[in-house]
Amino acid sequence: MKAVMKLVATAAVGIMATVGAAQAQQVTFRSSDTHPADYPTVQAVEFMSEILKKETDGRLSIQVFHSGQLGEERDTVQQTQFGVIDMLRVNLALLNNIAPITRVPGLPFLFRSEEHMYKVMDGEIGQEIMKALEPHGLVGLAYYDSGTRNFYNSRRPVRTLEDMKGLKIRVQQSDLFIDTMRALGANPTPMPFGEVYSGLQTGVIDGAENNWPSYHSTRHFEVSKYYSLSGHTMAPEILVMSKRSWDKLSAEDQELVRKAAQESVAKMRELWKEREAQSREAVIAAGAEIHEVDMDAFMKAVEPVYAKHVTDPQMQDMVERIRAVQ
Ligand code: GTR
Repeated sequence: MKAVMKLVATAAVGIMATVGAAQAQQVTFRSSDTHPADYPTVQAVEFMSEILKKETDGRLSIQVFHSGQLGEERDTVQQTQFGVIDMLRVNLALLNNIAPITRVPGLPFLFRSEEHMYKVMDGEIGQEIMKALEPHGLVGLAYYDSGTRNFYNSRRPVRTLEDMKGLKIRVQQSDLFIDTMRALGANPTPMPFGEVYSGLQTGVIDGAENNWPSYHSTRHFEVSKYYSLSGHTMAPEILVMSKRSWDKLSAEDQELVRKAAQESVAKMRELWKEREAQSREAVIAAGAEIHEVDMDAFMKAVEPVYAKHVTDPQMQDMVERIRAVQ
């Protein structure tokens, strides 16, 4: 009995010592993502965690709470600002109402191609946008792909502006997206991502807009089969860290986190390309109908969105610089 007691006592001391040492050093960042475990954004942050673990012998790592476990995106943005969540992967649209300059990459039809978007976001403009988040408690770490967003709805094929009329289309909770949708003739309905499937199913909304992987992973195609290749925005994804969590790190650790985030970008792009092709194929096989739209008319219709949202000189200048990027 005595021997057993002694063993238990020794074991307990041992564990405490390990915990004590671990607490002093080990940091596991809590990161949030609305997407499921196999989605490229989630996988990219997992990949980043592996890099961090390797570089620090397991001292720094990331635990990704995927599938919206920590809440809908707008709430998780606030929690990240407060430091309740350390890291967040979110679409730039969700930051539009916090830092207006983040609207620029989401402006309709601004980027001519994916290459154009990469060049802009990988360069100094991308950095300037990240900097603008810091006064709002967020430190930008990396941009991830989100492809191009297209409309889909459950009522009819949309090819022309006329077809858009009267459709209730769910948008992200951003004034820019609300106004873009209105300019195209639809009735915008801002709504959290997690509510869209039931909204489509019950007919509260007629449609939504998203890239191939999201249209697929959410199974929205089951209840909304007309997909139109409008490509109206390429608002990228962003990985941010709470400024509160960031400020607790040493300069060396900040550097390690930045580097690991940057290294995860190439991985994400590779995963994204594969996923886009797979999702496209899967939804078509499941019965989604793909339609081309009258691009010239769509592009013309969104001009008032620029007049309304690109108001200050910094934004105007950024739009011009983006257009000049070859
Ligand atoms: C996805 C994006 C999510 C979320 C979602 C939405 O493409 O990755 O972060 O913004 O769209 O439409 O709400």
